[in-house]
Amino acid sequence: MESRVFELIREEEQRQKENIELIASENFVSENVLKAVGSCLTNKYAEGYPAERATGSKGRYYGGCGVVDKLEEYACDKWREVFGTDYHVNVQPHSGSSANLAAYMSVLSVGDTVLAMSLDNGGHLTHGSSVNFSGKLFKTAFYGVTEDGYIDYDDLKKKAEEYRPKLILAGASAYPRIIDFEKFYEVAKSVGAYFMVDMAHIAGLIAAGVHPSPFGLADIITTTTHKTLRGPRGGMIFCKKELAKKVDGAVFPCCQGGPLEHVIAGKAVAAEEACSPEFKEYIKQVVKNTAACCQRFKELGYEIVTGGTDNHLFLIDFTETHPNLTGKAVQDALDKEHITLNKNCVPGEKRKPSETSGVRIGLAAMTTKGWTEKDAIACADRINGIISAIKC
Ligand code: DSN
Repeated sequence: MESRVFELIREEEQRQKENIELIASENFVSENVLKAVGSCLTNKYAEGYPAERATGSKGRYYGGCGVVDKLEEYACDKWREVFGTDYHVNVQPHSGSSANLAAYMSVLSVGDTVLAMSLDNGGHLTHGSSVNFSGKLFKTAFYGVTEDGYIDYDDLKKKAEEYRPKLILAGASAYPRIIDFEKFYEVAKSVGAYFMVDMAHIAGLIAAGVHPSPFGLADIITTTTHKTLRGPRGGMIFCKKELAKKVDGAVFPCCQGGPLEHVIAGKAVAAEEACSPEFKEYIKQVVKNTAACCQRFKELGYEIVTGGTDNHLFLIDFTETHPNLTGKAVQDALDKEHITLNKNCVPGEKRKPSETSGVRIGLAAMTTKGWTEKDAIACADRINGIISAIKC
């Protein structure tokens, strides 16, 4: 008898094939990434680091790690190549949240202050939310966005001077515009704070050179590997070389046990792919498709946060144009039509996070499936038809 699990995997495979996937943090990995993640490397325990690591690593805590040592070093080298950097890199974090936890633990003590973007303005749970470890372990202060939805750099400076944080964090999970890392760097240095960037959403754009890079400015950079980088689910931390030992120690033994070598293999495959000219073309197409879809919604009369997008996502705000419509109602109606996106808070949000007044739309996944601008425009028209039929 076949395992129930494989029936369900086939069911999910079908869903992914048939649905239009607009969740800005999702993507479709290559067959080679899938093969690496489903490989025999899952059988290997490898707590520790390859012995030659420049950070004084004492090696692994288990025997038989010769192959995974080579694999992990290779993954690190390839990711440095992707971003054209000589930063130290740790490819062991199991997720973006684990990467952020380890990044904080590397340079902060419990009770230190972090200044980050608030969740309802586009930040992330792990950037200091009171319901997350980040808000429970650290004091947090938040900067926001201006009325037009752009990061409020004056507010950032004011809050930095008021709270004197030990770490200032740039990065977001729902921000459609270029982030000015130079401005963040200047503010962080002016108050003697560490400068950290969580580039999870825009890492693919940075790799392809279509978003300014934080390398050379930030002390620590975290990312996931599964969004615009199109790798397996997981995280990574880059840091200036002088912080390498602290970051490695914060990942293991402080925050994690054995690394997932099969996922590290998938990350290495994704790095090989991200080094290719095809990946750069892919990311350029993501940005074009997102702009085309966003523009069509504007033409159809929708209000777009900041009036547009520079990256792989945009936010529709229903507050003024459709006051009775919630993000949840739109998400549910689209789900029934096999279009997947997520409800999202908008700046100045009045509704609960479980309802919201907006939705977030991302084009990275459908661009992997081969979409061009005309598909993105047709999709906006189809969504508009579905929204128009919602009774509220
Ligand atoms: N859940 C991710 C997102 O959708 O942006 C962030 O962790």
